[in-house]
Parts: sequence; C-alpha cells; structure tokens
Amino acid sequence: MKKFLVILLVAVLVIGAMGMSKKGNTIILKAADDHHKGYSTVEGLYLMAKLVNLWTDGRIQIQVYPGAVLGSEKETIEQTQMGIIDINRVSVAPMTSLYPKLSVFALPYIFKSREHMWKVLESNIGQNMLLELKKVGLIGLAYMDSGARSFYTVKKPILSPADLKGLKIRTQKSPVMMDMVKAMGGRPVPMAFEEVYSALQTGVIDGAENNPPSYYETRHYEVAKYYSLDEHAMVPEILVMSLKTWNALSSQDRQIIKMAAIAAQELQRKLWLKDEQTALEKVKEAGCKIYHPDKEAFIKAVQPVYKKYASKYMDLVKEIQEMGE
Ligand code: GTR
Repeated sequence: MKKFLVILLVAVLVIGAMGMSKKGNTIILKAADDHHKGYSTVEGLYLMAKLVNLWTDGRIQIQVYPGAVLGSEKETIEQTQMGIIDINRVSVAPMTSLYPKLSVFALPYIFKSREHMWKVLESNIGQNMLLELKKVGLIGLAYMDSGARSFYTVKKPILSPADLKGLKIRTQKSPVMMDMVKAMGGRPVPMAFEEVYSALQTGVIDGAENNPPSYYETRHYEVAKYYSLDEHAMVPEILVMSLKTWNALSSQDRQIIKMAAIAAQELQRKLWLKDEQTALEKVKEAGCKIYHPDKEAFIKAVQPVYKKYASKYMDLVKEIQEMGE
C-alpha cells in the first residue's frame, strides 16, 4: 500500500511538472502570465481558452495561471522551452537573452509611435520574428500591446538623464534594458517583477520603469510616487507556445490555437488603450506626480545602446526606422 502511494505521489509530481496532458480524449494545456486577473493580457488568455474550448467542443482545455504562480517571467520562458508550460505571455525584453535579434524591438525609442510599432509587428519583419523563435524551441503566436515604459522613482522625479546619475533602477532581466539604464547614467538592478514592490519600499532600489497599467496594477505607485513619462521603450509582449506542445498537436488544432491567439490579441489591444488612460487617472488620484520631460536628452543618451545592439542588425534597424517616417 505504502509503495503504491509513493508511486502515485511520484506520478502526480511528474505529471504536475509536465505541460500538455491528456485525460481520455481531452488535451489540457497550461498558460502562464505574470499579471493578474483583470489585466488586459490575462483577459486575452481567458478569451483564448474560451474560444479553443468552444471550437474543439471541449477537447482542448487551456488552464490559465495568472500572477506568476508558475514562476517569474524568466523562469517561465525556460519552462515553456522545455514544454513544462505550454502557452506563455511574456515581454520581449527577457526574451532577448534567448533570441538576441529580438533586442531590436526593445531598443530605446526605436518605435516613434504605437502605430509605427504595430505597423512593424504586423509586417514581414514582425511575423518572421515570430517564426524564427522556432530556433529556440518556441512558436510565436501573436504580439500584444505594452505601451511605453517610463521611469518612476521614490525620492525625486527624473526630468533628464542627469537625474538618474547613481540611482539604482530595477530592470527586467534583459541585457538591452540594463545597458539602456547604464547609458542614461543609472545603475541597473535586474530583478523579478514580483520583487519590485518590496525592493522600492525597503530602499534596495531607488526606482524602476514600466508602462502605466503595470505601474498601477503592481501598486508600485504607492511607494514610488514620481512618474516621468520619458517613454524610453515600447517593448511589445509576445504570446508564445512551446514547440514541443505545438509539434504534438494536429494541424487543425494548431490552426485553432493560432486563431484564438489572434482573437486574444485583438481583445488585449482594445482593453489596453482604455487601461492606459485609467491607470494614469488612478495614480494621479492617489497623489502621484506625473511629469512629461523633454525626450531629446534621453534620446541622445541612449545612442551607445544602438552602437552595441543595432550594429549586428543594421539593415533591420534601418528598415524599421524607415517604416516610421
Ligand atoms: C510588464 C510586462 C511583464 C513584465 C514586467 C516587468 O510591462 O507586461 O510581463 O515583463 O513588465 O517589468 O518585469
């Protein structure tokens, strides 16, 4: 009996640590997001789950795990490559260490506007990038909007790069984001998203950077009240699937997944525009100070980042820039 229980326990642990599983004819897929229920990307995933369920008569079930319960972003990307997680909504920034060419999309001020960003993402450039992720064990399903990232700080506002001098600024675990903060004069501190609130509170860091909905959702505004909209990077989000899971699905099921991912993207983009507005209103109501610094000095300060990252992908960077003219 004891032996049987041990075997059962081991089996449960092993199955629990796997991604795609089957119960009779039903395929169960795990989807991860580090945001919480109610955030646009998570709502996109719920819609995806609903549509896939509907279009397969319940044969494929997507279980959504929001709030980083399956691990921090960087960890979940590795788990998705291994097939432990099937679907993952992540920022392009932490993906850049895995697939360096993606750094181009995270370059400061590469996109001149949201329209420019979407034009690029929807063109061959963006669509080919999704396909290229196969090389690192992932299938890019769709992009999502993440607006623009800006600095927020505890003690004083960032009105020019000079104000960042010596400040410890949390970044995503991404070389290009770290180099960007360095180029502006700050001291980059890479850290998991979930740890930022307490790091701001305890003074481990002096500030961080993110888009308005993330600043609001995480309540970072409670502890870092100065929000300077320098909008240094428009880093898109990507919805990826494990190549292992993808290969195990029929071509019809793959099509269903891809269609549902695109529907999720459409919903997310709509929600995003509203959420950006609401977030800014809410943080203002809560007493935060919002600044609109002149971007010129920031743009000038980040030129070394272009030298380092864009030199390898000169043609691509040029093509992207020209699409924004
Ligand atoms: C958000 C993004 C998250 C995470 C976070 C961070 O904008 O949606 O997935 O990357 O930023 O700063 O860690």
